[in-house]
Amino acid sequence: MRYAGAGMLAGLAGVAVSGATAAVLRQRLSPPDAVAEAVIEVTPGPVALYLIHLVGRWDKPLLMAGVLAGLLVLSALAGLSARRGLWRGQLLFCAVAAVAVAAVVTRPGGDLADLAPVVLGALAWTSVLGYLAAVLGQRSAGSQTTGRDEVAGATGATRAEIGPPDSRRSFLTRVGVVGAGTLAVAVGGRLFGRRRSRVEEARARLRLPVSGGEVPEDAEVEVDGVTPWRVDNGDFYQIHTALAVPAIDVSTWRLRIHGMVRRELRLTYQDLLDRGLTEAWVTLACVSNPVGGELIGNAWWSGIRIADLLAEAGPAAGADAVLQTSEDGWTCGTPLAALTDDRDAMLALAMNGEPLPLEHGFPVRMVVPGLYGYVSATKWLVDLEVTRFDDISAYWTQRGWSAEGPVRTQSRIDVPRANHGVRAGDLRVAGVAWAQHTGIEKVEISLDGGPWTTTELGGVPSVDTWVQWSGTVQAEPGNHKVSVRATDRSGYTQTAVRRDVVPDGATGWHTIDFTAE
Ligand SMILES: Nc1nc2c(c(=O)[nH]1)N[C@H]1C(S)=C(S)[C@@H](COP(=O)(O)O)O[C@H]1N2
Ligand SMILES: [Mo]
Repeated sequence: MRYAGAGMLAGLAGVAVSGATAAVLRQRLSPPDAVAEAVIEVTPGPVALYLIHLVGRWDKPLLMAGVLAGLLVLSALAGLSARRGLWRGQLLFCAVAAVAVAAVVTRPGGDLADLAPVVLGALAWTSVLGYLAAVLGQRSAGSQTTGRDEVAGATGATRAEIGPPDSRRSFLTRVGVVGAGTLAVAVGGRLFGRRRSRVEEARARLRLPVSGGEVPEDAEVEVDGVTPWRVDNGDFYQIHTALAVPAIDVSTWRLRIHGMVRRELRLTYQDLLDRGLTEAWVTLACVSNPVGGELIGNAWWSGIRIADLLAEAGPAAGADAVLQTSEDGWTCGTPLAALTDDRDAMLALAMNGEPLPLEHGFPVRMVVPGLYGYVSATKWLVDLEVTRFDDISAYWTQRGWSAEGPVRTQSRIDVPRANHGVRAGDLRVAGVAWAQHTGIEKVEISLDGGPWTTTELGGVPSVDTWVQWSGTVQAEPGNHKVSVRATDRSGYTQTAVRRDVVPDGATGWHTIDFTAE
């Protein structure tokens, strides 16, 4: 047991040392973070997305807890191995460190300095294990059997039988020394890791020339339980592969626009502000939003028109794509045409009147009406390369998702809630529908497979936002189903055919069950 304990303490000490090193070096990820992010990456795309959507915002805490639990088990094993020779335990720690090295060097945008936390952490592992095992070694040399302490513990043998009291005392002293040291290093690392809070403070001090956005008077259908037409920043869905949200210093941030252009641009945050802001309501949607899902939100965005910036750079003939890269290395490709036509494609600096929250891409992200986020909405943007689809592959397209991702026309029932009881009689049914950059023409509902009836639509400022709708059905007492379908302004009516989110968005009608009493 003491060997296992010594191993676990050594394991914790190494994690504290590596975490503090990463924090001091201002690295985005500590080694355990890098391992967790590598786990995300080697998990097949569709499986990862299903898991993410299954556990929601708990995905990262759960994954981190899993990585740390795994490490503790391996550390205990390293401790137990050390009983039969210190080098065995140290070798096991080195093997774990090798896995961490593999995870770290495969992170995008990394350099050699990223290995420092792993190296120092591994040194802590092996030296602390040696330090603790040294005093255990004295004792087990005096024991007759190697597994003695375990057997003694299991049979309830008295303490005196375990070993000479002085060696026990020196072991406990060393445990105290290592424990205190680990705690000090962990706390120190946290203090150094205040980068994020510094960026948060700088963000709070920013005064941008933006407005808050007026929700159109008739946008809300005024039915309790319908998602608000404007989704507050704190409620807005979040999807990203980055484990640690990048904390970017506005004063050092640069955007490079290059590739097939006449003139390469390097822009600061102030350069963007100097060009003047444009503002628009745009509904952002995730391709992995299942029918009836909640990975969609509508906000007032303020930013710089991408079309104007691209015109300054001057795209070359033959270019048809813009490859974006974020600070954390994530990539996506957007049709050049969608960024140069007259839609409000922008480099957004603000969301609902305030600087972008860190989680939503601070300081600069893309927003492109009509396209799913995975092919257009790069957060923590640092690089735009004008290129050709034939020459690139981006994060999700490498994982089996379609290279182009126009948003599919969809509708969702928010009221009544699925599987809820309601009062029989006249029943209000309401929700949202969207067909970004095409516009919603009509939303219809059907009770129990009966005829489709047209609902009333809330107002919208443009074709780039979702629309609220509401209707009434006559619900006799009993179990019912209600379905919704939307028709967009191109004349397309949603198909009933249920298709999965992979590779380019789900299709099918949202249908819910409810009971009237
Ligand atoms: N850097 C980066 N940007 C990203 C992603 C990402 O994983 N990394 N995910 C994209 C996807 S799939 C979607 S749906 C939107 C979500 O934006 P939100 O989190 O602000 O709602 O961001 C996009 N931008
Ligand atoms: Mo997405």
